[in-house]
This record gives sequence, structure tokens and C-alpha cells, in this order.
Amino acid sequence: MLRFLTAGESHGPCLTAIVEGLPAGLVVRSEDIDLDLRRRQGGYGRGARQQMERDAVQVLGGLWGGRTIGAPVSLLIANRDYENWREREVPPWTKPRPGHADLPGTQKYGLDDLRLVAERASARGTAAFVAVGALAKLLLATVDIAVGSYVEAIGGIMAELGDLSLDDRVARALESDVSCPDPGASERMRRAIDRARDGGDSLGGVIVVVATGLPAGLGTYAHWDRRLDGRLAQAVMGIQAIKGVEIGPAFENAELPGSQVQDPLYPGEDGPVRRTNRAGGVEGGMTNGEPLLVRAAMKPIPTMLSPIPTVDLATGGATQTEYQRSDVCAVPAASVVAEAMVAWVLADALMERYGGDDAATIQQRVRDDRT
Ligand code: EPS
Repeated sequence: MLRFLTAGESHGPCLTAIVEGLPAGLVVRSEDIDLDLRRRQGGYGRGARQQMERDAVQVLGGLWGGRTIGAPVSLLIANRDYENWREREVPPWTKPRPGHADLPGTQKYGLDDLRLVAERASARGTAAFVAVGALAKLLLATVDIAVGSYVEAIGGIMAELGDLSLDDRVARALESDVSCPDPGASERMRRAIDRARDGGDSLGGVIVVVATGLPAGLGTYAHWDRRLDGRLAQAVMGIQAIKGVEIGPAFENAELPGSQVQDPLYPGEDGPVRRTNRAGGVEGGMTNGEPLLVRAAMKPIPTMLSPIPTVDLATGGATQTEYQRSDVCAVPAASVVAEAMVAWVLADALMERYGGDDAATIQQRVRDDRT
């Protein structure tokens, strides 16, 4: 239904994306995309590169008069840092960072300069994901589906959120520079990031993406590759450094008996209602009308100031990693990226169920289904 492809390296001239399958008539303002690009660039714990970049999208095709016309949408985000690198002579990198794409990337492609692997493996590419996801969010917004996110943990420091509503979690995260709705935990997370920076280390964490306003029946149980939970997991694990994904409190559920896990149904005015959401909004690979909860674990970034043992591929001998400029913690940024990827999968599933060639038809079909 929907598909996109990105190209571009971290220190090349730009990132580009082509998005196919958006309906005609969708209002797109580049400011809406830039807002998410700015959110992704921010966050406590990022490195010097973010001071250089001012990510902003150029829409090069697929829009006319501020609306989609059913044609592929082409997006470009310039890399300002390109100018600093284009003439620079850089000796080949030969010391792979454990945990990074460096070593398996060179084994796969036979590139003798690890930098050539790192250029495309870089999380810089996630700026393109966010721009594409912003288009998906605009489509979802036309049928009142909202996608937001928050950071639940950084470096083992957990937010205490009690019964704070999902809307409040997402809204408060927007006010925190670590995207965490709990102000006390935010402060502790900042201090942990400071300690990691001082110690030449890096930190990972846990993020949660929340989608509300979803109709039931997006995705299907009928085919393994069209189950919504599987598609969400793939999309979120396609983000650099994301190593685990769960829908709802899946790992916690695995420790409990079924009677404490299933969300009981009760009669309501418009059909059965649930009072709990331990399924995280997905049953049988389909949305069930409850808020969707996607939780993801990000490992600590493999680029660290303090060296760790590695092998110099030029000599085969033992050596230590060399520092490359990087972020100490990119968990808040990853929450924006995960939001974009979840929005993408939901927009795709929406098109599958209600698809039409123009935005007004989709809106009408969703409205008819809801009434
Ligand atoms: C990254 C290394 C750093 C990060 C970069 C991801 O870039 P540089 O090597 O230019 O200092 O800042 O992330 C971004 C540029 C970005 O926009 O998120 C890496 O090696 O993955």
C-alpha cells in the first residue's frame, strides 16, 4: 500500500526519501514536518553535530498548492556538516567499534575503510524516517488518530508515572529535555547523562509510543506478515540501536497467569468495553480499539569516549577503539523516530482497510465505520 525508500549518508550532501501511496488531497505544510525534525534533533545528551545541523525538509515532488496529488512525494534534508567534510582527507578507519555495524558491515561489503560502513549505518538517517513519519501522522490526523511518545527510562533510571493518563504522559514529555513525563526522574536522567559524559560512556533506555483514536481491525490475524504487532516490531527494530520491542506490558504478562492478563469485556452502550489494556491495543494481530502501546529498548550507543578492546583490521593485532564524535545518549531522539515508524505502519494499515485515492474518501469511510 504505502512504501518509502531513503538514501543518503551521514556526511554526504543530503538525505532523501521517496514516499509512495499517499492519497491525493492531503494538506502538507513543511512546518509540520520540521517540527518533528527539530524534536528529533533536541534532547539532553546529544553531541556537537546537532549544533551544526538545522534540519528542515524540502519537498521536491508530489505536492501542488500545499496538497498531495496522488504522486510520489520526494523529500530532501540537507546535511550542513557536508561542507566540513567534502575536502577533508581522512585516513581509513580500521578499528571497529564493538556493537556497531563497523565489523559485520566490512565483512559483508568488503569495504576496507570502516567509515564507509558508518556513513550509511549512522543514525543520521533517522532524520529521513522522521520526515516520512510526519507525513504519515498528517494522514492519521485526518481521521483523528494521534501518535505520541515518551521516555520511560534512561540508564536504569525509571520514570514513576502511576496513573498519569496517556495524554498527559505524551504532553509532559514534550516539556522535558529528556522527553520524560516525570520531572524528578528527568532530573536524575540528566545527571546520569552528565556522569556518562564525564566518564566517557554512553547510555541507553526505554521509550514508549502511544497511538490513540484507532479504529478496531487494522492489521489481520489471517497472514503472519500482515499482523500489525509483527509489522510494528519490524518497523521499530529497523531504527538504529533498538534491540527490543513489546506491545503492552508483554514481558510482565509472560510472568502472570492468564486470569490476570486478559482484559475482560463488559457490556457498554456501543458494544463490549474493556476496563484494562494489558494487550496494549492489539489482539490477534489487529487493533482492538484501545490505545496502542509500543515499548522499545535502545542499547547504549557503541561510540564511547573511553576506549574498549578491539582488533586493528590493518594489522590483525589487539588495540583499543578510537573515539568518533557522537552522542552520549540519544534515547529522547529515538522516541521521536519510533513515533514516526509507528505512525508509518498505522498509516499503511489504515490505507489497507479504508484505502482510497483521495483523503476525503478515506475520511468518509472511517467515519462510516465509526458510526
Ligand atoms: C552518529 C554520530 C554522530 C551523531 C549522528 C549519529 O554524528 P557525527 O559523526 O557527525 O558526529 O550526531 O546523529 C546525527 C547526525 C543525527 O542527526 O542524528 C552515528 O555514528 O550514528
